[in-house]
Amino acid sequence: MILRMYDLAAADPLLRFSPYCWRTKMALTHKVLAVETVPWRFTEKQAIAFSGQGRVPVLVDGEKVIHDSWEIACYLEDAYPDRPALFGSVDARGGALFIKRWAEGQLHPALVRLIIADIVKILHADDLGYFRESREAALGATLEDYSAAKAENLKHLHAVLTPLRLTVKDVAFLGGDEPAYADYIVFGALQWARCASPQNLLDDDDPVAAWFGRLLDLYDGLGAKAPCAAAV
Ligand SMILES: N[C@@H](CCC(=O)N[C@@H](CS)C(=O)NCC(=O)O)C(=O)O
Repeated sequence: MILRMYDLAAADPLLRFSPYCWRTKMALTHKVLAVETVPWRFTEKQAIAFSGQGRVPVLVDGEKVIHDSWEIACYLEDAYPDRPALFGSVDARGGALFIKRWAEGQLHPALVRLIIADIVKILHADDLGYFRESREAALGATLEDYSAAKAENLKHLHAVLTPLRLTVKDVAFLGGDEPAYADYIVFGALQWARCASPQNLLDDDDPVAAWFGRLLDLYDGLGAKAPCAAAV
């Protein structure tokens, strides 16, 4: 049976840019599960109301409806134990959870500072007002002011990436020789930036860029082939 996933889309329905949806699409592909993605925009709350909340990803697997990317990853691992393991082992979920906390607590905020003003440029007209108002209220500044200190923000991002850099210069993936869900969590964040913003945030000689390239190429270039924001 084909699973269905609601996936955050820009004005261009093929441009998908949510970090949480990207990590989930990589997880589904890792588990060799066929998924139909449904483009969803911020203001289309009604379309996912059946999930009891207003955020994506939402996964529908037959009668089951699961939301929250971590819940989805754990569901996939438990419901499809005969498929390739996402975490490596049950014990490894703790390590992946640590990476999730680091990514959402440190990496996402560093990326927001760099790309938030670019995100507005790719949104559908229906989402513009909602996005700007909700984010400016949460950040306490206009999106442009919040992201004004570009050089400083980039330096901060590179500092945040230090533990990843020191790790992936010695190992192919956080999962070891093979990628695991921890890789997909961090990949999702960098792919969010890559799809939503034309800025090049990583130096070519950064081991993080090489690791990201390895992930972009996985699964017949699932990440590499994804439509991205064009420079304007
Ligand atoms: N904890 C959730 C977070 C999901 C989330 O925040 N998704 C964003 C898209 S990146 C969303 O749907 N936002 C809706 C909104 O801001 O109204 C997860 O891990 O799935």
